[in-house]
Amino acid sequence: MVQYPYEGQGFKDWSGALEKYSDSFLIDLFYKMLRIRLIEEEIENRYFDDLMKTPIHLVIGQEATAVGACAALSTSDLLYSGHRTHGAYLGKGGDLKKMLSEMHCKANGCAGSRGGSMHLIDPDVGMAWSSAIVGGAIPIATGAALASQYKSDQNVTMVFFGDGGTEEGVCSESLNFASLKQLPIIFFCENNFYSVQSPLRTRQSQRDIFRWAEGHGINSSVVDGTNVLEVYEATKSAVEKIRDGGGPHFIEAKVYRFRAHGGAGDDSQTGYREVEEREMWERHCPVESYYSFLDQNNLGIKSQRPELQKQIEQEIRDCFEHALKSPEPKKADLFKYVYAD
Ligand SMILES: Cc1ncc(C[n+]2csc(CCOP(=O)(O)OP(=O)(O)O)c2C)c(N)n1
Repeated sequence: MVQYPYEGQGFKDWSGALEKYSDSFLIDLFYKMLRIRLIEEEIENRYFDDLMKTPIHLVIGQEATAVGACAALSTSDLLYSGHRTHGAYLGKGGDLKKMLSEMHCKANGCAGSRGGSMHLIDPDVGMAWSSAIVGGAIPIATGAALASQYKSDQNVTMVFFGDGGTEEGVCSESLNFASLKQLPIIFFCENNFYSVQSPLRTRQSQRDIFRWAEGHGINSSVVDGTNVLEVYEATKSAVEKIRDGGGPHFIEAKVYRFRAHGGAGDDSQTGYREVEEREMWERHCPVESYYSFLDQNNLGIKSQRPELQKQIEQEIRDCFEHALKSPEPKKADLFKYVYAD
């Protein structure tokens, strides 16, 4: 029997959380994950219409990290992300209309049609920046945390990146610098075990990524990234310690992407990973396993789900319609924001 790298416990032994959190908070986490899932599925459905002028990196299967981690941040905290941006942007509260306009290369997109899916920003909600360069957001976020420290603004900066991001030299340099200066930053690694089609086990020696981070003198932990409550609790605890002057934190969340590295559909059949592995992780689907947990604990989610789903589907239709009707960028604006010849 092949052993696949899933070490989570799902929602076993989590019933204590029901006393800690309000029903509305617990249901809101489900709503936010379901919303991201449905948005991603609709992007995927429409992708081959070729009206979206951008590469895409879907977060289907990775919804719990964005939602759980962002729930522990406040609006003024800053979030940075790598190329797999949709979850981070939506989790932080980014505007869906502006996101879809951006993906359709419309003038009113969140990056003014210059960025596409990998460069989603929404400064109004602290979605500060995202980058297509693997590891590229990590030093920028570290600089933002240094600025916060200088300004004493009490903000926490968080940056999402993949396991591949930890292999860039600048990641190690940033961890070292953050540790040295005790910066208010959370390095959040979504370890989905693949960098495009290269498995982690062929790229790194067999060790936990969070242990490697710890070697930089940073408080580090690992969580089951399919469990939204575990992600939330780990991030909340890190945020509290950072606001108390506790210095940087590194969180490794073990997750899995259910779709191809980029584009629509799954690419497991190309042979770089087993279909059986994907199916095993799908049985730990972050959205459905949390739904079952809420249902088993009588949160009334079964009766609420159809209405929630209907609302979200209507919102998605409206936002796509808005994007499709939005103005194209003007040729005259091509060099706007270009600061060098
Ligand atoms: C510096 C750099 N090298 C290579 C690439 C090409 N590339 C794009 S995504 C990616 C894989 C990144 O894997 P990971 O960081 O684990 O994130 P995931 O895609 O799994 O979410 C690579 C190698 C790039 N964009 N930037």
